Amino acid sequence: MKKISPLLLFVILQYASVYSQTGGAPALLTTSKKAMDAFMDLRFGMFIHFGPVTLRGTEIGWSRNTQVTQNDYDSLYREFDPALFNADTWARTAKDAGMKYMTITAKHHDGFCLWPTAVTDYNISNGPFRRDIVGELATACRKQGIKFCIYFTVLDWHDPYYYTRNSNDSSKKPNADMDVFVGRMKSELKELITRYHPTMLWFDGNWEKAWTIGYGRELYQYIKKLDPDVIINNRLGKGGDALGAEAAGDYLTPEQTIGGLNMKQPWESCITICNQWAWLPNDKMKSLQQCIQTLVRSAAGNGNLLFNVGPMMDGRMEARQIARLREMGDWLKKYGQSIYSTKGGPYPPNNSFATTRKGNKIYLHIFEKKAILTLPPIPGIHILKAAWMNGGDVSFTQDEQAGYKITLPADLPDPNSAVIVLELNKNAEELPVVSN
Ligand code: FHN
Repeated sequence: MKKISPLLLFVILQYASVYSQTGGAPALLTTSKKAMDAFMDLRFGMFIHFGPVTLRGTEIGWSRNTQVTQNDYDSLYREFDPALFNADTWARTAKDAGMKYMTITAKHHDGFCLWPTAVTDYNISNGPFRRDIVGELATACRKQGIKFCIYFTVLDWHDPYYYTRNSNDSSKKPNADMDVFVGRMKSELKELITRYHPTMLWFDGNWEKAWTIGYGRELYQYIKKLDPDVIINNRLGKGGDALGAEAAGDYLTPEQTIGGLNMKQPWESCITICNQWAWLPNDKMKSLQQCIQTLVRSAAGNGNLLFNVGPMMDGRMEARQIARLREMGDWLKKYGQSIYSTKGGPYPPNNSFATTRKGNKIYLHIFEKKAILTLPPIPGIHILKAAWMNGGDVSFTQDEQAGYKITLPADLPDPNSAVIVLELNKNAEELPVVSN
């Protein structure tokens, strides 16, 4: 009888152990905790919704076949020529805002591709601009030390094989074939992943019935085989609060709202600096206090903030939005240590304050003026020192029953979010969440 080589025997035993653990199916590929933790440490990213629709100043995707006729919308790419687009300027704007990653709508529901794909002619190389916007942004982000990420919709009304044709008609397109469509998606994703190496893929459009959890799981495993560390949000699956390979998503995506304190599941809120995702002329922009407190409350909830800007049709971001983002960056230059690489809690955010923590420090972000701010007691925890993050001691008393009473001045050192550093006698990151 032919002897089995030790190496072959080892390989056979390895497969046997894997298959025995998974009941015969190969183990599902998942995102490592290391990659997920590194992404969550970034805390603050730029979301960009951009495309030919900026020529009409209406909402990307959703204004197709509503404010803009479908034929007009689908021919905008022939005029789309953002001649003042400068990827380095966009990346620099994100960096100056204190943002650590950028996510661009490579393909939104209108199906137009901002990179020269071989899958469909409906892409940037077939219009007057011709340049690879996705590729130039990927390069610019790397130059600025910012993580490059890609938004990609599973809902592509323009693709002849996708089930529906627009947001107002749920009927099946005559040539629709979702299996063919998923194959085309795989080709597009392979181009995006192997050419531009995004840190994260921000999927969207998973709500229509044509998109199934089966497709989501298939794509999740396909992507993981191309790049095991790329992070995938929870909109490749069918959303909800389940995470992991079965649910085809690594983190939760509250939209236009700040997620609640959640120490178990990673989340990222996507919120607009104005109201519309894509550029809207004279749109209402959030105040600096709203912008900063949105970021603080996201971090205090143990989540990230993906903050959206909609660049104009000529490729520039609005000067007022750039200025607002720079003001956020100026705040982060002073207080960024209380945001980046911190954990949320241990107190849930409320109207008066929010907390983040790192090592033996709690960063107390104060939103409201009051003479005494009281924090509920934490058994066995004593404050060793309290000081304003930008300098100056803070008076306080502490009592195991009454908690920690912090004396505040009539005027806070920062009207948007003042920060006090509380040094503790123990590691703050190990504390359980404390109900307010
Ligand atoms: O339909 C999209 C919308 O246009 C925008 O892209 C947001 C961003 O998260 N996502 C969808 C709405 O939930």
